[in-house]
Amino acid sequence: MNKTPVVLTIAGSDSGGGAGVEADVKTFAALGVHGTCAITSVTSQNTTGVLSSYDIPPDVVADQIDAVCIDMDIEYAKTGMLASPDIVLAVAECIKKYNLLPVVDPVMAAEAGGELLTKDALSFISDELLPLSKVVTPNIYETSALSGISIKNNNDARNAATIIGETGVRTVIITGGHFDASDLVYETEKEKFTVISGEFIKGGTHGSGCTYSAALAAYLAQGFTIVDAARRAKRFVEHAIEGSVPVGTGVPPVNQMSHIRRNAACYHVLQDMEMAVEMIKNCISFPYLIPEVGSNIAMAIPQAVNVEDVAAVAGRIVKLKNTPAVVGCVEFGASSHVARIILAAMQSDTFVRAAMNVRYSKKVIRIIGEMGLKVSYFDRAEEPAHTSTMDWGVTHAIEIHGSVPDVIYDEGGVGKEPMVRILGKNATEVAGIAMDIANRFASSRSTH
Ligand code: PXL
Repeated sequence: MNKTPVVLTIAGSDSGGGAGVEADVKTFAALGVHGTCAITSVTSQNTTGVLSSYDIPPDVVADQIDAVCIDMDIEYAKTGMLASPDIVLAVAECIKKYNLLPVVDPVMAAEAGGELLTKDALSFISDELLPLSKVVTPNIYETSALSGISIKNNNDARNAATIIGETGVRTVIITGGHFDASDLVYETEKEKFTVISGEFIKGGTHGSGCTYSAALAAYLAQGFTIVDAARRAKRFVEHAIEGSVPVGTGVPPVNQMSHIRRNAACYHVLQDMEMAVEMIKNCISFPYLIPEVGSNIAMAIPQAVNVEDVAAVAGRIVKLKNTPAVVGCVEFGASSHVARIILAAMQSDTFVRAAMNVRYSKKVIRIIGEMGLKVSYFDRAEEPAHTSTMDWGVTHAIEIHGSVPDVIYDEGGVGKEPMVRILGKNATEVAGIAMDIANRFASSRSTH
């Protein structure tokens, strides 16, 4: 059996839950390693900055490291806020004692504002800690402070990495997000540079530096090579920034859980969609509701913002010898049409995450009325220029109804088939309504 790696963070606590030990432990949990911690300082902090800071006595920092290292098998550690030379020295001693491989995040200031270490602590990190370290992960300000070079371009970054490499640290990773979104990896023994490209991500960055170095330590502990670990850690932080949570009035903290939560949400959507598709396939009256252009059903994840966040049937639902045929698999990003309906509806009500388009006829509208469903409509003739019909039509129908109705229809236009759209909180609910309409349609045919 593969053992779960145990990783240690030696860092400050952020009472705001955004950075420091709190960010590190969340990162470890999200990446499937067991996180342990030695707290170096207690910062009284929120999203607007550091209000005050209390340094833990160096022997108590060492005691925490001793406690976990005598009990658990720990290879990789990361260091964050090391406020004073004495704390740096105590940590360096422990690293030697337990042969730890540290990822050093040479933290100088909080993202939200506030110095986190004394001036001489940084030179102690450089002189005492880096010679023992596996990796150092400075941003460009920390790179300038460690190398004495002001970083304006990639060439400066390369020169600075070589200078920092002279401390004896095995790898220097200059993290991006300042003049350039890419990270620069310098492996000192091989004298090799690797650029890891990235994009500027919209979102809050409080805790991004801590999260990056913690993710790097977690991936190294899982056996990835330094460059692979750096690539993965970068992607992890990008997701965490993208999912950052707007709590407080300052810089939003990154969200280490966002990627796993997204994947879990995708799984639930696919499960519900598969069930809805089965319901439709087995509904013999359903062909009455299939429009000329075909039908589709779609469902979005809770935080959906674009078509890629919405699952639908890749090739639509069509009529084949009077039975419903589902063409293709359920996939994310498979329908832009029904996806847009949902995305527009979610702007008004985030609980409305599924939709299906079915054939329009006066009779279908009458049945929907008899079922007591809430109905609204739009008229393509009223559509302003330069809009997307689905965005405008759905938004307009919601506006005139006052909330998201169960059904939105339009009577078509030049070259445009009229259409009914059923909305609901999930795909099975929508499929259930569609089946009810189809069955009523069929039985009214047989009785008339
Ligand atoms: O991200 C740097 C950092 C490290 N450690 C603590 C922090 C911060 C940033 O806010 O609060 C405790």
